[in-house]
Amino acid sequence: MIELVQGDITKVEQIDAIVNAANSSLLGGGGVDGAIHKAAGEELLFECRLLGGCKTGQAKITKAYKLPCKRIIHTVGPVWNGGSHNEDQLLADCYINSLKLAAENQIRTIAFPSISTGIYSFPVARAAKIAVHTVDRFLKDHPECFDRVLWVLFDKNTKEAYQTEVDLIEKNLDLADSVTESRQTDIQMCACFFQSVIEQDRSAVVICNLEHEIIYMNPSAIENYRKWGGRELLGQSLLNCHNQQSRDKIEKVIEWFKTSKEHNMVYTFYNQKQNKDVYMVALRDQDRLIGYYEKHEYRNAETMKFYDLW
Ligand code: AR6
Repeated sequence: MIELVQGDITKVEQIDAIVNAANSSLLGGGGVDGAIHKAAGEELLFECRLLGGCKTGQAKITKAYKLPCKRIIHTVGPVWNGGSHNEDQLLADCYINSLKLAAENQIRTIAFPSISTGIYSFPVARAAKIAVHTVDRFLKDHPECFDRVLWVLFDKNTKEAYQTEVDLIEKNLDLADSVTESRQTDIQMCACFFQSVIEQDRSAVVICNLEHEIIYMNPSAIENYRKWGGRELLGQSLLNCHNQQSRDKIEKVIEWFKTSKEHNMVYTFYNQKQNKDVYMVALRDQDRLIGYYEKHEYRNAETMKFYDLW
């Protein structure tokens, strides 16, 4: 959505608004400000006189008169004063406040000059970094607001500085996409292995999220929980299948899982009648606890045939 072009901002067509790098009087000056006032005509100055000036980092809006766009947003960039006088933040504020004002006025396409890098002497590479990353952040935070953001840069050097920053953003995006894609493939692969492992397990395995909602039961668990509804339990609370004492235990275990990523498995119960152990195991996405599974494991000796496949 961010585009760069070398040229004169007063000549851009098919854009709702252009931004002016003005001074705090808003009464015109040199550079891009002078060019905009000249091209818009003297009516612009009449309107600007009514605005009562504008503070550094802030923005005000006017009509565009003889310019091809509909509106002009006037913002006042910081004068470069060595870099330790809040210049970076004030420059970022110019972009943020211009975009906010534009969005409030239903402007969907907007063109910026390189604010502060002319008469106000802000170093171009530093200004380009702040400008592009601030606007990119704003667009990501407000994806519905704009259709096009254009920088109209007067000279080749300035355009190259902005291009470097735009390229950086695009590279990071590509990287993020490919990481997400390969991670998803890994997860799908793991999921199908894990599913086959868990489904053949003759121990009952029940997976719950942190609200205790049952999100998976293997075939043994469906059998095991038949008297409580079997498969019907999916989507319901595991706590409904337990008495108050075990409910308290389950809650306690979850609290213990939460206190450390090393806390991952607890032996909770031995059922003498059925000769089985019950465990709770933490489920984590990286380190973040996302749920748990409850496993009932019989102590009975294997009943399968022993190595009878050949
Ligand atoms: N189109 C696009 N960019 C332009 C144009 C144009 N027609 N003309 C100049 N530029 P500057 P500032 C570029 O000095 O540093 C005024 O007097 C220019 O090459 O216009 O924020 C105001 O009244 C540079 O890359 O703005 C303030 O007093 C960029 O626009 C003061 O200058 C900004 O240069 C503001 O200084």
